[in-house]
Amino acid sequence: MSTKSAVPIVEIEPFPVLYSYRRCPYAMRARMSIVAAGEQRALKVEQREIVFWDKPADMLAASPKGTVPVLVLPSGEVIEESLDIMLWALTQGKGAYQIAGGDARLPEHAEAMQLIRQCDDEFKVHLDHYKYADRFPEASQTVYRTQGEEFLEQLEALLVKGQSVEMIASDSIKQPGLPGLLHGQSSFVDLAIFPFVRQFAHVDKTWFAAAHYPCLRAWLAAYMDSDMFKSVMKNRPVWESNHAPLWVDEPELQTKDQFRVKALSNAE
Ligand SMILES: N[C@@H](CCC(=O)N[C@@H](CS)C(=O)NCC(=O)O)C(=O)O
Repeated sequence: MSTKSAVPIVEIEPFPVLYSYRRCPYAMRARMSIVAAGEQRALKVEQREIVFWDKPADMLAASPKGTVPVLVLPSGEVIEESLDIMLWALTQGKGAYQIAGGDARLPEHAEAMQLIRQCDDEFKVHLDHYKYADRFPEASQTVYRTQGEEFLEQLEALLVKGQSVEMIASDSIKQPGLPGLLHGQSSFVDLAIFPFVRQFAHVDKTWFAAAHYPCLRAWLAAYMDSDMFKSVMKNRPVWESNHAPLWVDEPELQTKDQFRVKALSNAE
């Protein structure tokens, strides 16, 4: 029998490690959830920024399917779906976005989970067709947009029903007063869906600005203006194995140069 210990496939780090890509909507929802869960930085997660054309070997060893976000826990457990990362984060922290009852599978979360599934399984398909319409010449871009609009209409109706309208209309939309899709309250469902609605709106900003979704427009603007979103959209250098950890939540750092200086220091 060999006395050699097995070589671990995944390198174990003292803190969870999130492989991320700034503009990926799946990674955005994961990062936002980690920030939301970690009020006062209670949840320390290292963020490693990647590029798709040169994925780190450590990431591919942990998750060969090669998509971001990927979260590697200190135990070696790997979470490789953005929704699962969100749910992991929001059951850890104690912030306002904590999952009530500690389990998203509880019946009280059925509506939220159903809406997220609709976003991921149906709306995302329409979004991709609409955004990259030239790659799908079977139909026109307007047809794809109309297909996606079914979901927008549903979200608009939910916002109206939840009476977030007055909240939305007020000038004082700042956390914790963010509007919410379900029962007028901001929750994980908003964080999960927001990055995809943002992408849809950005395909044709002029169209979206005039479309008949006033509440959804205000909802989107509120999340885009939130500290949470701004903090996860800061530019960072691409991770290299000699970097000191950069956390998902880095309130003191703003510019890419500041992130770079920290990454190249041996601080922390
Ligand atoms: N179902 C996955 C989807 C993640 C996903 O598709 N991410 C894209 C970026 S937005 C990706 O990593 N693509 C890999 C590539 O383009 O090489 C999740 O929810 O995490």
